[in-house]
Amino acid sequence: MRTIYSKKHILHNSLTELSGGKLIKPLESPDRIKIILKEISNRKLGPISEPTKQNLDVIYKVHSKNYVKFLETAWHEWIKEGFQGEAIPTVWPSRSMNSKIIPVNIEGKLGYYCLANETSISKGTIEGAYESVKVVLTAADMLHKEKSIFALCRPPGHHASKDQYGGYCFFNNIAIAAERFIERGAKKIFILDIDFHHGNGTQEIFYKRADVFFASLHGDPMHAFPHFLGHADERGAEDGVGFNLNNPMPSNTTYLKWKKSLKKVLSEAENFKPDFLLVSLGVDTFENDPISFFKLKSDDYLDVGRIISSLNFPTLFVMEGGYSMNEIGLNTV
Ligand code: 7XA
Ligand code: ZN
Repeated sequence: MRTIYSKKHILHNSLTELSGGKLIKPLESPDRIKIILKEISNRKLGPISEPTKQNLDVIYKVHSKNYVKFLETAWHEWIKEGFQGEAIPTVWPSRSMNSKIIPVNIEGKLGYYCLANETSISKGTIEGAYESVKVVLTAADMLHKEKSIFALCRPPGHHASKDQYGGYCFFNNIAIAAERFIERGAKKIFILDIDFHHGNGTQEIFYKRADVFFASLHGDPMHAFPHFLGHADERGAEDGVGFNLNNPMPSNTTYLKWKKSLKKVLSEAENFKPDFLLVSLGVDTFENDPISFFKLKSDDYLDVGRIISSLNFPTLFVMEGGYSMNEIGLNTV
């Protein structure tokens, strides 16, 4: 399997993550990708190529103009205000306030466009985020030549909604790829999200649509990030009713139980008959992942790969989360 990878992911290299009331070194680090890349070459998974030149206008099919502009200017505006640390919001348009008016001041804007503040914005964040989009678009363009392809994206994307960042995500890479396929003539896309965390952004973006089916297996949001979306009764709206499928699962879910949900979801994919299968691949379902509570083991990922591959859909794998540094390479490959 070919991998698309950009060494410029390093441009996004924040030093802080707000976690447990402390500023820690971010779990979503450049080292994750370094380790995965090393394992890909050691195990000779296939060729590794850099992204090609891409027209990025397709981003606007997923994200609002205001949001993209905000991401482009946030760091500069933050620095201009005289702040010393990385950009982290401290105030939000809460349920008791007017959530429609976008403030001019950068602290207000951060609150408006941010859904979770573990994710700091720093110098180079926007450039790194654009690079991740180039990776996924290059992979999408090359998929017709291969049965499956791996977009080694960093930063990840599935939490980014139409106009909010958080959960380490800025642009929703997989949603942008789905729009690129549709732009090029695809009629039906199936997105399978197997990251431990619910892909709230991807769900929100396609919630009212019947041409993009979103299905997710994830930690129950009553107990797991992102907490405010991902329940089983969220089945889509308007034209999209029946095209959103959530499988929240409890703490200590083992592969045996997880696999049952996977098979259920994949039978939906077979009925849907998509032109392309897009997989949000997170390996934070691993038993030793530091921020998750499922119990998958390294060998299980090989079986997951076999099951997905047996469907015979042209498949684009897009990297999302996974933070157990000792096994992230092995589990991903
Ligand atoms: O798939 N998403 C992730 O892996 C990021 C989750 C961020 C959790 C932050 C909890 N404070
Ligand atoms: Zn995750």
